[in-house]
Amino acid sequence: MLYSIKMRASQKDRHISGAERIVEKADIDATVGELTTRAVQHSLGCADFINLKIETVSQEDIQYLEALPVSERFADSIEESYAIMGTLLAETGVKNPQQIVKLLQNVKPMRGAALYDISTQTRIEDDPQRGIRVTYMDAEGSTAGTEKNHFREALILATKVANAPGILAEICLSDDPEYVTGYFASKKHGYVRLSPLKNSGDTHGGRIFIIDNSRNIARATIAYLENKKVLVRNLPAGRHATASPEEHFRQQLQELKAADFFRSVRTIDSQQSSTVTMNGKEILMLSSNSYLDLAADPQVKAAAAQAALTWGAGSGGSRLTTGTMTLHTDLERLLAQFKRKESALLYNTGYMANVGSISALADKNSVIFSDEYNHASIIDGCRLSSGKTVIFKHNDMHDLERKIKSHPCSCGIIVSDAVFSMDGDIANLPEIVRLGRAYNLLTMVDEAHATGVIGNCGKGIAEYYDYQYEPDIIMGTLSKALGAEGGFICAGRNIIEYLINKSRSFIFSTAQAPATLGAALAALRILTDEPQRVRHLQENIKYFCSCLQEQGLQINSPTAIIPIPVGSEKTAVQISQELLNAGCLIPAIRYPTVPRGTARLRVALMATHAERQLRRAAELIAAAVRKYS
Ligand code: WAQ
Ligand code: MG
Repeated sequence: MLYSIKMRASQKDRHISGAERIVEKADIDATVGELTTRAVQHSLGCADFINLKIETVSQEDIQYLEALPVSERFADSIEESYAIMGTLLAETGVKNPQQIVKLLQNVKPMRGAALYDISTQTRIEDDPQRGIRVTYMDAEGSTAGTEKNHFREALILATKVANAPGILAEICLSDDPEYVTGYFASKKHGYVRLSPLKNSGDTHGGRIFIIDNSRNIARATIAYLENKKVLVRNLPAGRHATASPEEHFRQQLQELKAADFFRSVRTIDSQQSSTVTMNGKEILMLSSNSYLDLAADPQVKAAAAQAALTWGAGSGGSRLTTGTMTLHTDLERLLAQFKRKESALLYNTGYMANVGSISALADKNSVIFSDEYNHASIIDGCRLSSGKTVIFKHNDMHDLERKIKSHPCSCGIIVSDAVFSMDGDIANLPEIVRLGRAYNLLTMVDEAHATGVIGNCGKGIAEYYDYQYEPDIIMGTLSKALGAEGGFICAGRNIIEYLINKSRSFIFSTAQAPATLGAALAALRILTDEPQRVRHLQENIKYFCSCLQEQGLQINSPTAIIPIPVGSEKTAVQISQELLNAGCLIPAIRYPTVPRGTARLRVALMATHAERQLRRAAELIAAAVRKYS
């Protein structure tokens, strides 16, 4: 005896999830568990009503079917996918493939499928509001898991449909807005995956079963689809079973492209400075983090070369084994002084500094209070720690305090970007420090985009607030205003010693190379000795914002990061490309770096940009924004 188990879940009367299985008695518990979990963890929300129906199914009533063979026809565009669908339909003997494709594109939302008869060229299902619901089907002996696996469920259904009397073919488009892959299935062609069939975000979906009803068999077909118990054998293994494991990634890329989230690297064929060359063409660089242009500074470059000649190309070991050179300890001493802390610790990148320090400092008793717009490296540090992360609204100190009160803890950290990397605004350090003191929490700021940029002498957020409020821990990078590479943490001696002992990205990395350290040391000396460079940058920021305002864009920023809001991912990419054609490099910033639908152009200024360059750029940006809005 087998058991059919059906689950339907809804939330406030809205259907959110349905699934069915046919399992052995021993698997009833596990299956009910899986289906229930699926209903309460659904991406549309937790179900508030779950209907489970369990019926016996006798072994003799079951028909076993071989899974349709699976193939893939992934195209470059939606039009191309539908053209392939049309060709496949024509190959099954359909006379009017275009009309049927249109029907799928326009079919009203239904729980079931439309039944299209080619002999009369009409839909013949009894209830066109509901359609034909195929049910009583599963794969033999495999578990489905707690998440919807579109491919698995679709292949089971398509196999049953293709074997129903009189059915010539089936076409399907998911109604899941994020699922842009659909299929064509027939006995002759097997199950042919088609992608992309729609843009991400599109909730339209449907199924059409194509039948030749010239001999009036539709009754039997519908009875088969609705009542016959079917178990499908030899379903391809794996969650995204495809022709080869790599195909899975090709499909994922396809989906990124369809949603305008695809990214690729862009190559510059010169040093990083206020102008660069790309494909042999001179381009105005308006998005570099080398805010003081120190990556291209002659003294910094010479120091890097000299350090390599004196100290060698690599460090040869991790910091705790053989990799620490005088260069490392000199730089740590200077960084600590620069940030007015007892000690400092170098990491190979800013990312590693955040990940390695936060994950080490927060243990299972800790609560990390993290701004919702914090950089990915902070988020990853929180994820990697065994502490609890509580996210507060961006720079909202009331929300932070409310959350601190509702999460009492023996040991907690408030962590925030000092300058937010995608918005260019500055954290409310006075309140963060006050709350840290009041509730006995550590405070930490990430000064990646603050060092060399804000404060009279570019010393960062503490200087910006006149040293009235100093956080316990300052994270910074050597790779932005300082023009080299690497990250660091400045803090009290005990915290730094603790990190030396516990911070895994510090412990298990080869120490930074001499050239990097030589460059950073020289850059830090320049920043200390020549604060006028910072002033140039700050003047450029004011000037550029005033140019944008003259052009009618109400944009202002207290930092070198100046976001120009666009909204749509596609438009942001188009504007960015148009500006590049005009000789300005300003990338489009999109999800997942920023929330969906808040795509933007992110301008970053340098101290060495000339006023005429900034004026011209502001004109080009305003023109491009006008053109697309
Ligand atoms: N019987 C008949 N029609 C159904 C059924 C059913 N049991 N379930 C859904 N439909 C119809 C209904 O009109 C839906 O709006 C439409 O199909 C789409 O359903 O290889 O997820 O469940 O990766 O959104 C294809 C997988 C996934 C492609 C299809 O369909 C692949 C999918 P959804
Ligand atoms: Mg769906």
